[in-house]
Amino acid sequence: MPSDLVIVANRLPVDRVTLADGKPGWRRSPGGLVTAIEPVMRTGNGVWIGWPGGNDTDLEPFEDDGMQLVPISLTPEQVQGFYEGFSNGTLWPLYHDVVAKPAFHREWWEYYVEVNRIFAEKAVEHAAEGATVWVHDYQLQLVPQMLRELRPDLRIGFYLHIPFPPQELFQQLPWRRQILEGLLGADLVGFQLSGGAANFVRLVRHRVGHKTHRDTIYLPDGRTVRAKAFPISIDAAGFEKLATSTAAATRSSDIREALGNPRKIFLGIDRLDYTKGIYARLRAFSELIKDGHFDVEDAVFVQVAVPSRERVEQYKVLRDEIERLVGRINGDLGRIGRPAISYLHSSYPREEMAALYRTADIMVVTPYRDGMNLVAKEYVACRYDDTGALVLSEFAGAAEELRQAWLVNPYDINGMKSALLEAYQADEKETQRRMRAMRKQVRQHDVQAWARSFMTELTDGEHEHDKKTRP
Ligand code: GDG
Repeated sequence: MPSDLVIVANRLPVDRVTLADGKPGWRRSPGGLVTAIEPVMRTGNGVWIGWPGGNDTDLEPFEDDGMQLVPISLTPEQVQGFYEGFSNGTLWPLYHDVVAKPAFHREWWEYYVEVNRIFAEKAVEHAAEGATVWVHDYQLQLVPQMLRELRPDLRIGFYLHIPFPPQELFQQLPWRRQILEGLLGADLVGFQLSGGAANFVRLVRHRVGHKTHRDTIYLPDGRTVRAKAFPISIDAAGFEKLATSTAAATRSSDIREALGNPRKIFLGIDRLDYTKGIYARLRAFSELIKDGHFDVEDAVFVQVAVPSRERVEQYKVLRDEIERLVGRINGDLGRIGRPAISYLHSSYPREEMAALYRTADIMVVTPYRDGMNLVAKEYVACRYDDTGALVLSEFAGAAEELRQAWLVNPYDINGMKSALLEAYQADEKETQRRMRAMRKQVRQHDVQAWARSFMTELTDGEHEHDKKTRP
């Protein structure tokens, strides 16, 4: 049955896996996007189109846990060229400040166009007349324009979860014009921060030559496109509930005990990605022990590194580097039963994440560049008693909202050491003052509010308003 709300995202909220009995099945997948969209899907009669991972070619639409899901089938070559190649080898590093060198391959681009078309055609199949289609993220930037050409009746929104780079970086992209035109197929293009929206508008003016005024772009055919910031958030109430449960309380004391009841527990939780600054933060922590500021009896660093993009070469190299560093630090500084760093390369259920957030005295989030960073907000949501300190990179989108964190420049190791030490030594009054303010922010701006504000902006008759204010 055609639907009035179609979500189009690279991934479905479930992964194709082989179950214990050898049969294929589904498992809920981790990741920022899934966490954010799920509540929106449940309240509407939406359908979600995405790739489930894997190479199955015969998957039919199905319902999982009350959600209508439509799987896209991709060949191994398409996965390589579109996903591992152009999305994660070209766009991801380019959009994250060129933290790693982006690779430009014409063949990858061809796969990107081909797969974007597969998504657009599938969305069209499931969209009712006049439906709203909400397209997500950097893997699908050509879909809005393709949808508009196929179905001018649709209301089209696009949301970018990662930063949108300044002109100076974006213009490296050989296909910069096609990407901008792809996005301009939407009625509303949403970004994490107003800086990203401004970068986009400026690029459209300079590279495509359209007239712009503030957040509005005027196309030659009379259509308008708006570019605005919608900082994404989390299910704050849901996380707080998990963290205050008796199960989390029990699990939390078990974790503390298993770590040898240290005075303070530092925590990092990240996808194992070179943008997240894991290496530098572990170095900073270990130097504080070396310098004698505290001892392995006083403090331990728990680092959860969630496996990610494991077939991409740069990610394999990063994993080796981090694991070598952890081995060296523990070898140099640890004692029997007392490692300086407790390193876990694994993913966990949400309940365990909440128990970890509840246990951690100091949460360390130090990306070199991050669209938002939900982990920082999740930690804050879980600190139901206003305790706990957050050390946060200035280069995470979340830093614009969580001003009371100990803000750091992750490129400055000495600066990070000072911030970690300050957070370690801060008295209760100070941490409470900061945490209280951050909790208020996260509670008032949760993911439900985020989705509502995007959808309201998209579906309201903003067009009329735009025409009136045309310069
Ligand atoms: C992108 C942007 C932006 C992680 N490990 C597990 C797990 N997670 C969940 C976390 C959190 C999410 O995944 C990670 O989100 P982040 O925002 O921290 O980072 P990215 O994955 O890079 O997300 C980012 C986001 O999109 C949303 O727009 O904020 O800037 O890069 O929710 O809790 N969840 C479970 N087990 C795990 O092991 N259940």
